Amino acid sequence: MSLDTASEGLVSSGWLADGRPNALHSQPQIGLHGFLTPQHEWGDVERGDPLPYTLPPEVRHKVGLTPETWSLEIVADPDSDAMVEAPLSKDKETAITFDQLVELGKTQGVKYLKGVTCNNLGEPLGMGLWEGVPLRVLVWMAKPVANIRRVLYHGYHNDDPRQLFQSTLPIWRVLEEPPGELPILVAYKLNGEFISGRRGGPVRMVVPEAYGFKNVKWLQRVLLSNEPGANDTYRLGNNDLDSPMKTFARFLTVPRSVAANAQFAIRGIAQVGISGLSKVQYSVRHRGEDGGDWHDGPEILGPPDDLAHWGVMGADAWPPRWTVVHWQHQLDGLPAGEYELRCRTIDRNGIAQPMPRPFAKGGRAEIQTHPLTVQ
Ligand SMILES: Nc1nc2c(c(=O)[nH]1)N[C@H]1C(S)=C(S)[C@@H](COP(=O)(O)O)O[C@H]1N2
Ligand SMILES: [Mo]
Repeated sequence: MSLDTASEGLVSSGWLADGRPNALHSQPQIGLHGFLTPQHEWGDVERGDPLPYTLPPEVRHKVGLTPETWSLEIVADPDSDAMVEAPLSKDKETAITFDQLVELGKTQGVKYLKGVTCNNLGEPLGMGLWEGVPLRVLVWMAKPVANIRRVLYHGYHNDDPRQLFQSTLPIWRVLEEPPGELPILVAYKLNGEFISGRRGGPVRMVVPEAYGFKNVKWLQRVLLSNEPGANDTYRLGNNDLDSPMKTFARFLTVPRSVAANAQFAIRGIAQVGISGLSKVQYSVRHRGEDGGDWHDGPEILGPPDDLAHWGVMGADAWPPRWTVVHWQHQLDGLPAGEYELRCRTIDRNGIAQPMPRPFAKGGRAEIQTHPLTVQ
């Protein structure tokens, strides 16, 4: 894909091209087999011509996209006056190898739950258990000295500067987090398996609170820079670079048509954003009607029975922030007619989310409406 479409967050996979707001059948099946989305069932948002994971095996081997040949550089940004005493570089043969990363993971490794959502799409792409080494551990190994305000990072991009997909973070966010927050992760496992090429492996950046674009796939280089501003590739296309993930609810399986006065079930997902999730609400109104009352009732599913044994950070209160969880509810029968179902969340501050808000580039957050015919 060209950089222009790339910067608008457009994508190559089939279901995403379908822009219909209620295209329930075309959504990725988040957590179809449980709470986590199997790697091959995720939605893709990707760019690269060719896509890195489609290169022939011998090319992937050569360009460092296999565990045997992958390595990560952490160096001073050549376009700034940043000073780094012990750069981890391919030239000096000090870049971190895959084996070294996994070895570091044995003592300094971290696991946590995080869903990935593109700020330009209504549906989450997948919900994962990520495992890796906090980026700060690697940054300290490079001995940063002076003039560093930002961390820039990018993945393999066919050695073509026009295909560069770079994201950035302020240095403080890499070096520490408020209590209860999760570290930036250089991740090599997803759902207990090594990360597939399609999902961004061998190694991918994971930024817990951020929308998809900060979670760079095919990670190969980290630049320590004196750049003060967010010069992410995603600044193009009008994207809001700073908005954290928001709390919202979506339908997953809801009937389009039911018999009069017969009970039926509605099921959905909720993304747990910055303000947390306390409950999901639904509303039923006649089609074309404005307003409509919101009702409590939907049950938020989870946690998985054996979660305590997963060894994850930050999952003490359920549901944890930055995850995607399932909910369900049984509705009493309705008289015959044409209806509209809606769902929303109430956050931990007691505020309805999405508000709704009109600022779509900071993450899609409209209230979903689903048509229902009662016969
Ligand atoms: N190297 C690279 N990383 C990338 C992208 C990309 O095009 N190239 N797309 C980003 C965007 S915009 C999103 S939304 C997420 C999507 O992650 P997924 O394809 O694993 O669902 O990957 C991010 N990481
Ligand atoms: Mo995205």
